[in-house]
Amino acid sequence: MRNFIIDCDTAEDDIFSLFMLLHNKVKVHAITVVEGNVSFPVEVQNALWASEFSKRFFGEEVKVYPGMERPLVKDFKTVENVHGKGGIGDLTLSSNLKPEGKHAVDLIVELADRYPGELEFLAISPLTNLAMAYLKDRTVVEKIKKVWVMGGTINGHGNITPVAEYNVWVDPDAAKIVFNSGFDVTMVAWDLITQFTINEEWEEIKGLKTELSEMYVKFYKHYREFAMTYQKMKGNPHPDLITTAVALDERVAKRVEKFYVDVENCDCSTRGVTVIDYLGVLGREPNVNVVLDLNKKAFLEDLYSLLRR
Ligand SMILES: [Ca+2]
Repeated sequence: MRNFIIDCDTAEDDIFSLFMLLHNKVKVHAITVVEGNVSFPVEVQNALWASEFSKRFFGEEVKVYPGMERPLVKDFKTVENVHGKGGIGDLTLSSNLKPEGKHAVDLIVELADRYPGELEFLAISPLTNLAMAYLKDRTVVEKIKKVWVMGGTINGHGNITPVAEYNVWVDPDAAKIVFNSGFDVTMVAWDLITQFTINEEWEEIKGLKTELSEMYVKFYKHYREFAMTYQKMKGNPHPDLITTAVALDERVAKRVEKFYVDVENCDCSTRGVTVIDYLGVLGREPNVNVVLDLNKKAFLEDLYSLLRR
């Protein structure tokens, strides 16, 4: 059985990523929450709601550990305009569950100790929690088997600035630490996943009439409208869910190459850019598996399998 931590700035795509993990019967040891999409208390509430729902629907309750509420160095901004006030549109979720008292960073270090060589870290979020865990205990690099990152760009098309992707832009200092520390990182870029949006399939999904498909339509409606209106997309994107599918199903990443990738953390117009040395001009050891193409058919099979459950 595979062992995961899912690190979330909990909006719609984070929630469905958790569902996809549980649907595929991997062990999810924790939801660790980090700064990002919406206000931190809303992210924690969304994670608790997702945990409570998962207990009923998948028979698995996953504990929620609040972590870093801000980036390592510089401030950031939330993006309620993209995901809605509640992170799932303007709806709000609530739960009777309470978050764990232990800090997410301590939990990451502990779980890495408990499952050395087995633990996989799914970072569909800014990388502050993982960078802090590394700064606290450098041995997590050897103990954490895989780090799956939704973040960065491969062609320089950003979403929060002209050239930077949101997750990396929020905490480029943390991303720089994680990318340069020796973790086995696989990166799924924003300007890759935008080519694999849910377009006419939206109507098909509406027609499925299952509990999860109805929730999908409700949760993604705001994000879909934003993406189609302001981001020139044909449908709603799945940055987190595609990264999760890449982690779970080896068919989904169609082309992956390892390059040296650095992160720009200057206070400048290119802050948060993933600098990919495609030609090896820096002569540095490649450090990141960069996903360059995706198999939409395989991803759709995985998505439909979840929504039909
Ligand atoms: Ca996310």
